[in-house]
Amino acid sequence: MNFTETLQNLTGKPLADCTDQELYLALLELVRQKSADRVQPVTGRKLYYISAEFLIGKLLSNNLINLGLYEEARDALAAAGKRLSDIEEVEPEPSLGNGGLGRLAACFLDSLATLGLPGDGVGLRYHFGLFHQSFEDGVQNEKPDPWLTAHSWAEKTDVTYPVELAGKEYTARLYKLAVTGYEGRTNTLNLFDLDTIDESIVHDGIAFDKTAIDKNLTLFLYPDDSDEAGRRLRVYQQYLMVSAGAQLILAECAARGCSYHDLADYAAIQINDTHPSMVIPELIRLLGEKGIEFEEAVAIVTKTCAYTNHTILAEALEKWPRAYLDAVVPQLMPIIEKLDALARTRTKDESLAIIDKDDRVHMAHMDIHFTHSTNGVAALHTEILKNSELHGFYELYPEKFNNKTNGITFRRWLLECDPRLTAVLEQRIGSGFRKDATELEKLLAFADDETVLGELTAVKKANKEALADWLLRTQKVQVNSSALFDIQSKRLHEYKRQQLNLLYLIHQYHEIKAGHLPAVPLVSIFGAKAAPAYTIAKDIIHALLTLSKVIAADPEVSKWLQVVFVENYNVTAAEKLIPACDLSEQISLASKEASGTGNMKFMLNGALTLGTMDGANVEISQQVGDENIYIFGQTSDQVIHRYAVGDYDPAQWVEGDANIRRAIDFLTGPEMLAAGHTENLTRLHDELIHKDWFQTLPDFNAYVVRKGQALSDYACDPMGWRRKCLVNIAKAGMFSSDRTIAEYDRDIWHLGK
Ligand code: 7GP
Repeated sequence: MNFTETLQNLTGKPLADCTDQELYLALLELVRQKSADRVQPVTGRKLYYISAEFLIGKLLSNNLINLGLYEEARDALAAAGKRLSDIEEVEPEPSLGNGGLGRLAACFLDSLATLGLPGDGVGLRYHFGLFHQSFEDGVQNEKPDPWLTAHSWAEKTDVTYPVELAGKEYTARLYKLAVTGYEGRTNTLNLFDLDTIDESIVHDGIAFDKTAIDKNLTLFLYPDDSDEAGRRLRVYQQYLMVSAGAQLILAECAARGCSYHDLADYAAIQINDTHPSMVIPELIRLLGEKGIEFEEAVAIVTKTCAYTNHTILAEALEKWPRAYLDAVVPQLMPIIEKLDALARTRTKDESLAIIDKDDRVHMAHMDIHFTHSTNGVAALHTEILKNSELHGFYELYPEKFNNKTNGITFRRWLLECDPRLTAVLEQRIGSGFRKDATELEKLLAFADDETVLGELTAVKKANKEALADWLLRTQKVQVNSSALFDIQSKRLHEYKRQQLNLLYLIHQYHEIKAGHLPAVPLVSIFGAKAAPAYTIAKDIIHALLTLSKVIAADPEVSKWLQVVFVENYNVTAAEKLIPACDLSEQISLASKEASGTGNMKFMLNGALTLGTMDGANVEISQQVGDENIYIFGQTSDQVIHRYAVGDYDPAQWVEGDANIRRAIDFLTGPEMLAAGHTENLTRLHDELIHKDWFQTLPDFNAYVVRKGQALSDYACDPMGWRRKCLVNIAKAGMFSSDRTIAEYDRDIWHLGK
């Protein structure tokens, strides 16, 4: 049977007569059958990657590529007058993550399956995931983002586990989602849910009754935690995930002959940030029920589990008030107390305790004491953990600390999202890079080949035109595709400093008005969601949207400058933006961005980075060399020192610098106030002058100069620019998540052994 016939058997009629929806369902079923053929038996250690987020994105094309069916599907559909890209649009995106941490988990699952390693995910089946963002009157609006349909990738199973929350028993049901590897095996993403969830309780955007646990528990990823009920709900969610997950792990291992005493020979558990930390006491509790004494259970769990830290922002290192845990998981508290007591026998340092004197439970501390590995996600980040944030722990357990620089899957972030670039690469260096990313270095041989550089320019131009079409269709904005496309897309957070970019754009506005024209017209594109309760982040969005209006209404400036804020940035939008980018904005305050992974995606797709020496930018710059990246700003040492001294006063920077003052004052000047809201703009203005916690102002001038340099290189030396892009693509190999996963396996997991 050829592909068309196979597909036709599933649709029951000629492909030409099918709707896109019918074709989508048939392809989904086909993928299901083919991926089931690649399930392999597990021997030795198997990984369980527990994570509150798996930002998997749409799955159809990714699965077709990984199963080697993409070209056949595309051609069979084309022969019937259908377009695979139209069918992709039918698929709702599962937004089961917030940003980098969740997307990393998804890339890791892809690489595990591709490398043929036994490794499953464990998480929650949120009904809406992260909210859907729209802009109304220049303000972010949040709505639910449904993705579950009658036929979706996550299949319901008969497997259930009892989970006790606040003394009441609930039933967690397992859903399984097939994870296909590229020419690899099929693993599973295990997602838990309750049968009793009631989507109809959501009202007025994303509000809902936070007390009705049986109805609301898995409605949203990160329910609003600005009030206590919301924070408690997170504890409920986390325990549902780890209790059901731990029961699944023990059941699977037992089925493979594990005696529980030898759990570490059957399972490796990775705790993805602190959200799954309660798996430690939960496993100890469950092992206790199987008759294993506390001391032995602690040893088993320590040997089985490992922890990854994704941030040094203190507010993200979870510390639950003991009262929450007493209320929600009373069965764990005696165990956590014993763990606290045990930790105190190892160190007298009160700051390393699990339960502090204010009765807060430090989840990261429990992780570090009672797992065998703690890793950071980029070289600089790991050094900061060792030398400052977690220094006391590093002194206590130097052997536990290690670095695993993040990576991205090239299947989604090159093959799928940039077929034009993939085709040029294959023609020049063959297709080995699909499985061995270091082969991209072969491209360096063409660094001075004007034909190849011309091909890369043509790819970028076509991708920019495709993005322009998409922006017109979905965002109703027209952009000039011969301008330089400058993109900052990531979560909205002050440490990521979208506000620095905002101040630059205001500066450019004034410069253009004064007749100082830039080297090239600039289209500055943003994509970002702000956490619903994060006021200043929302004010930054508002300021950018307002500035966009002010510039668009100004015929003098709009010839040179345009600001576009893409609504509802998600994986699907990222796949459109990244291949079309010329300049990638990675401008976090040095020391604050643990790694970044967008920086890697942009580089791989031939954009140049404008960035600070932060996170993986440091390693990117080492790979490509100073001449192929635009670095600016304070170093992490300078920043850490400035915080330590504690004398940073933004008002002084405003006083001492006319450009900074002009840019900040514009926020509350007549043009902006006429187009935007006084409250939001004033609050942001005051925040920058009086607080500026993430030190935007000290980096302002360096940023303006460096960005000006990038614009002029782009305009004045197109071949030189393209050569830099080529070097970036060629040197991206080290940022494949296949490399990252191979390192986790070598140093921490030892899978299949
Ligand atoms: C993110 C980091 O901010 C980012 O730098 C890193 O690339 C990514 O993890 C993957 O390691 N962290 C989070 O998303 C996060 O901290 C809340 O979420 C805990």
